[in-house]
Amino acid sequence: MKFLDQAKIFVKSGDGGAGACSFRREKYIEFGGPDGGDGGRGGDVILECVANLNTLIDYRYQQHFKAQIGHHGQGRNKTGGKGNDVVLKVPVGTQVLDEDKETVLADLTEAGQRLVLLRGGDGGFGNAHFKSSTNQAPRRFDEGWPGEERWIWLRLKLIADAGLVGLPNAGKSTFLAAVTRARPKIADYPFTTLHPNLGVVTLGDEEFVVADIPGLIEGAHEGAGIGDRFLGHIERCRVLLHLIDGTEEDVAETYRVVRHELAAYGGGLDAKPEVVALNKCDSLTPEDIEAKLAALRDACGAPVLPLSGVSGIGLKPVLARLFEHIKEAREAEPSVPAASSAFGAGKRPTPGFAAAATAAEDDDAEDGRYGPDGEWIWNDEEEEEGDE
Ligand SMILES: Nc1nc2c(ncn2[C@@H]2O[C@H](COP(=O)(O)OP(=O)(O)OP(=O)(O)O)[C@@H](O)[C@H]2O)c(=O)[nH]1
Ligand SMILES: [Mg+2]
Repeated sequence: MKFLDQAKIFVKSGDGGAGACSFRREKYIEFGGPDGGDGGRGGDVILECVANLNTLIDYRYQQHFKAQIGHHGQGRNKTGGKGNDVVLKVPVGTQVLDEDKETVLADLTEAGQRLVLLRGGDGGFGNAHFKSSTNQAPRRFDEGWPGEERWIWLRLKLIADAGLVGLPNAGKSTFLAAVTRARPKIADYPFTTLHPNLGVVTLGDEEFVVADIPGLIEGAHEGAGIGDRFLGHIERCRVLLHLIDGTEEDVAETYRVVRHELAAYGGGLDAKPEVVALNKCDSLTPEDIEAKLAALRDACGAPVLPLSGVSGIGLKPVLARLFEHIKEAREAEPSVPAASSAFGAGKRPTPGFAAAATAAEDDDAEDGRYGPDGEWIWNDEEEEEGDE
């Protein structure tokens, strides 16, 4: 499956259906009266987080999503039906950003989470709604309330427990292939990996997910190489595994280059727990290994593990060390609250997206009410009237 981690889409919820204006009229039956039904509500735009998806590629081919409008009301007091919702399926770890690509509207981090992004407009009232003792034959009927529309960005930030970082050719993909069933492309030229790969490590009864991302080079934060475009995918990792190619001359310098790029990217990457490992130990002499481990230890100030992805030496201790950090972080982390709970369906008249979020928190924040003739009276209108 093709990998795509950003997509800009247009979403629109359905307008409400119009109310009907109708009177009962049957031969030999007196006192017919108004019987125009209300319109139905427009469909909502719903985001659903699903487990077996790890790309936004579907949104490359279709970018406009509109929910169905509500059905109109009809005579004989027939209320219109609700318009069909559109349900957009997104992978776990998808963030919904506003058109400015900065404001995070929602973050879907658990499979099964559903979020009503835009609520459909309410249906308009039919004339039966407006009958009263003083107006027994109202001809008033309302149009439906309009739905909402907006452009949004979907941005996928894969959810993995451990992230692999290092220069190109450090052996990140080889490591992923050695410890998981993932089969990423491996070759001895830089930038073999062009998009992130995930794999699941099984360690006894425990499991965790490892993400392999394209290599970083000096100046990646300014766009060199593939740049730091994919670093977002390890922002949510609990620990980073920093692989260093042991066949490099100056391993300490290599370490510093990658650390510098992580710090320049920001997003808390340089503050994450890090496990440093010297890779390709199979092609080094024992003296070389000792010397390079010592040099690296001085550079990072922490123990460094020797490793070889190709021959499988030292994989277990590295995985165990990674898992220690992951376990610690899992225990410390409270479970993520469901994003969908933050947004409740609003009330008539259709509030904007942001208003819907606040209305859900403050339920009795009514901004108006219906007058005796069924017309909507805003609270501030009433105040003005009182002042006069
Ligand atoms: N001798 C030896 N060679 C290795 C080892 N691990 C990887 N290699 C070789 O190093 C080269 C690069 O390996 P990759 O796994 O593609 O490296 P990468 O870090 O994923 O590289 P990019 O995807 O380009 O960033 C390949 O030719 C591998 O065979 C190792 O442990 N020992
Ligand atoms: Mg690779």
